[in-house]
Amino acid sequence: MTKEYKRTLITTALPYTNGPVHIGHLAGVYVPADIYARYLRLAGRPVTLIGGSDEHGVPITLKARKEGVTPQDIVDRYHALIKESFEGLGISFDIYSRTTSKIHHETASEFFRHLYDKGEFIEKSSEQLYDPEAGQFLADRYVTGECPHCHHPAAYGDQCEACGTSLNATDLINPRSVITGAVPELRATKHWYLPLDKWEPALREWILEGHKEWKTNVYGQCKSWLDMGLQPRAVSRDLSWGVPVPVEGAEGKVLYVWFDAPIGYISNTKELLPDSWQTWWKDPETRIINFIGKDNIVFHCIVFPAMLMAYGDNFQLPDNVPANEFLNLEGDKISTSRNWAVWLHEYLADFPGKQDVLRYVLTANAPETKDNDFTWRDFQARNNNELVAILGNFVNRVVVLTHKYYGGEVPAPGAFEQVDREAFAEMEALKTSLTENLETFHFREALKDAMAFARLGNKYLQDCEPWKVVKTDPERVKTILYVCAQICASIAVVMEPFMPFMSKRLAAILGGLKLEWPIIAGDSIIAAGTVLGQPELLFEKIDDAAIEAQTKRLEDIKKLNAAAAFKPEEVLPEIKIDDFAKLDLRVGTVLECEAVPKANKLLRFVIDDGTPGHRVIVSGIAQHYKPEDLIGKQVIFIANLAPAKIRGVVSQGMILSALNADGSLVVAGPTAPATPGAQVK
Ligand code: B3M
Ligand code: ZN
Repeated sequence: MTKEYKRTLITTALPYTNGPVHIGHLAGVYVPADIYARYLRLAGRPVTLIGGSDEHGVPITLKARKEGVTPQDIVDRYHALIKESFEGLGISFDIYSRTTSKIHHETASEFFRHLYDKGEFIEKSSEQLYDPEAGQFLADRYVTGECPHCHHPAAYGDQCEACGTSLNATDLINPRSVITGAVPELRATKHWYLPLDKWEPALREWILEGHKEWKTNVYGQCKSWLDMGLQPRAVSRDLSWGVPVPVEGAEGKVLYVWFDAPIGYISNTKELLPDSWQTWWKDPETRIINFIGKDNIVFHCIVFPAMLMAYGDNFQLPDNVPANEFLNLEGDKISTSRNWAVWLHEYLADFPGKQDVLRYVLTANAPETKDNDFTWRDFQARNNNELVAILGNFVNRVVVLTHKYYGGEVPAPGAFEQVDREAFAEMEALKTSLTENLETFHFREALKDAMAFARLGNKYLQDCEPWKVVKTDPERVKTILYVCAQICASIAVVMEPFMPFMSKRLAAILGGLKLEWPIIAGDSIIAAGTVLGQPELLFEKIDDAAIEAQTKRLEDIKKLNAAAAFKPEEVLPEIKIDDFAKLDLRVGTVLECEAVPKANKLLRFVIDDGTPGHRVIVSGIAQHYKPEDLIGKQVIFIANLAPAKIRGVVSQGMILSALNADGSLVVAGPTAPATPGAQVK
C-alpha cells in the first residue's frame, strides 16, 4: 500500500440464507476479514466491518419449495442462526444486516432506477427457458443440464460447479426444470442488460494496470475474463422473490440477485451510518477491501465495479479483493446439500469456550493460495501441541513463577544482558514481519509470527532457567521475569486479531493490560509493579473422545449420502425358468468359521448342509464380519458350483450376500430357522 488512506471499509461476502455457515465460509472470508478489522482497530485506524445476509436468489426459493414454507420463513430462520453464530465466534461486524430490509430494497431500487434513467441499460427481449408445467420462467438454479464446456451432467443455469464456468441457462445441453423435471420450452421475455463490454477498457486499466499487487488467483481470473471479452449481462429475472424492477412494464420481474446483493454492502453502511455513509463510499481517501471466496471473484472485480462506474457520483472501487481458495473437509469438498460440513453453530455448541481454537486452526490452515483440508486430527494436534503446549504453557509458567517469587508483582529489572537484548531484538523483528504480513493479507504467515512470540518465550525461559538462578543470583531473576512479562504482554496484543477471547483473558491476568498496536519491543509494555492475576489455563487439551465423536458424525453422514445416492444395478438380460433350475441354492448352518491365514479378505466356513460330511466354503467377506459372529447363523449358498482352490483351500460352493449402498455387506439367509440342506427355489 503506497497511498495513505483515512479509513478502511471492509466488506465480507453476504452469505445466502439457505443454510447455516460452515468452516469453509469462515476460513475463506469471515475469519480473515475479522483479523484484518481487529488489527486496524488495535492500531487505532478507522475501520468499518460490514456484513449481512444475502436473502434473495433461487437457492432460497428452492429450499422454501422443498420444505413447503415461504422464502421469508427460510431467510428469517437462517439469518437469525447465522448472525448469532458469527457473534459467538467473535466476528466483530459493525453491522450484520439483511437484503430483505426496507433500506436495502430502497437503495437497490434507486441504484437500478438511476442507471435506467441514465440510459446505462440495454432493454432486450430474448428467448428464455420456460417450464410449461410450473408456468414460470426458469432462471439460474431453477434449471440443470449438461455443461457445454466440461460436460458435467448437472450444471446449473447460472454456473457449472465442476469447471467453475459462469453460464446462461440457455447454454445448457439437455436442460431440465428443477421444479417439475419438465423439458423447458423457449419463450420470449424482456430484460435489462448491463453492457459490461462498455466498461471493459476502464476495467482493464483499473485492474490489469492499476492492481498488479492483487493475489495471483484474483488477478489471473480477472485477466482471463477480460481477455475473453465481456458481454452485456442481464440484471433482471422473471421471478417473484427479490427486489421488484422499479420501472413500468416490469411486473413479475425482480433484480437479479447478483445485482442487488453487492448493493447490500452500501445499504448496510447506510443503515449503520445514516449521516456519514457517503464518506465511506465516495471519498477517495476511503480504502475499500472486499473479502470473498474464489467463486465470487467475477462479481466483485468485474460486475459490481462496472455497476459502480456506470452509477458515477464518485463511488469508489475496491482497492483489494483478497479472495481465498476453498477449504475441504477430511479430503472431500464441503457441501451444504450433502451436509458435508462442520457447521459453526454446532461447533459452538459442541466446543463451548473454544472459539479461539477454531479461529486458530482455520487461520493456520487458511486456503490462501490453494485449496486446503480441515481434519479433526489436525484440529486436535494444533490445540494440544501448539496452543496448550507452547502458548498456554509459557504464559502459565511466567504467571506461576511471578507469584512464587514476587507475590504476583512484575519485578523491576536490573541491567539487561545479551540474552535479554537478543530477545527484544527478535520480538522487534517478529513484529515487523507480522505487521507486513497483516498489511498484505498473509494471515497464515502472520499467525506464525504471532505464535513465534510464545516459542521465543519458552526458549528464553529454558535458556535462562530462573528456577536455578534464583538460588545463586536472585537479583538476575527479577530481570528474567520482567522480560518474560513483556513477552506475555506482547502475546496478548499480537494475538488479539486472531484469538480475541484468549487475548482478553490474558490481558486481565496481566493486570488489565490495555491492548494497543504497535508494541514497542524493549519498552515497558507492562510496567514493573503491575500485579498479576491468579494463573489460569488459557487452553485445555482436547481428548480423543471429543474428536472421535466428530469423525463418527462425519462417517454417519457419508453413509447416509451413499444410501441417498444409491442406484440399483441394471437388471441382467432375461433368463428362462430352465436356466434358473440349473442353480442349486440351499440353506446351510455355519458350524465353524475362521480367518484364512495371510488373506485379509477370506473366511473359511464349515457348513452343515444336511450331509454327514458337511462342506467347506471360502468366502471373501472377512472385512464385513467377525468369524465368531457367524457361527450358528444360517446362510444361503450355491451347492452345485464347481469346486475351486482358494489359497490352498478347496471351496465347495459360494455363500450369497448383498452389498449395501454404504459399502457394508450382509449375508443372505432364511428369515426363520430352516432345515440344513433344504433347497431354495
Ligand atoms: N451470496 C454467494 C455466496 O454466498 C453470494 C455472495 C454475495 S456477496 C455480495 O457465496
Ligand atoms: Zn463445466
